[in-house]
Amino acid sequence: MSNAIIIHHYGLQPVETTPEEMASIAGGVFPLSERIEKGVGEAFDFHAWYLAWRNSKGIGADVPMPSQLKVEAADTFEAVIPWEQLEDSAVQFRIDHAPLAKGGPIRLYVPNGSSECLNVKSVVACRFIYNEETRGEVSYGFKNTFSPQEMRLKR
Ligand SMILES: Nc1nc2c(c(=O)[nH]1)N[C@H]1C(S)=C(S)[C@@H](COP(=O)(O)O)O[C@H]1N2
Ligand SMILES: [Mo]
Repeated sequence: MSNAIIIHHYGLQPVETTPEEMASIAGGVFPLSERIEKGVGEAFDFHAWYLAWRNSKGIGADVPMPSQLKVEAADTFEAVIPWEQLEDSAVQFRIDHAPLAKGGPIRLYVPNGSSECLNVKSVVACRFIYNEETRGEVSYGFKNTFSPQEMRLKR
């Protein structure tokens, strides 16, 4: 299985990255148990990664912080998380120095989230949402709308 994660961000074409590349940009790796009780393996800080990543893509301080993050998983589970709830969120990307055997390529943990359901496994895409009208809104569940191209793939 691919370990790619696709990032969709305002002002950029979709960008592909990997767990290891994300960890290296984030600048620090720590035991997940520092943020999540009984958490296993190693993680990096989501916010630290995002700030360093957008800086590396030339997105300046004039571009505000998103209103929400949408994470999409390999099994079509997805969650929309308000930016404010992402404080201290961590991305699990290794266990015992090996890529995640389950729940990979990465799993997002949201300790300040309004629900544990937001701890999305098998994240394959991140979409940064800029929408003042939906600021603060949370959702999660299995995706129930598919593009015509996705319908063809599923047949
Ligand atoms: N990819 C994916 N992530 C997911 C889910 C899922 O079905 N698919 N379920 C969510 C829900 S509803 C919960 S409560 C937690 C369960 O996490 P656990 O298996 O570590 O207890 O994972 C969340 N992340
Ligand atoms: Mo859940």
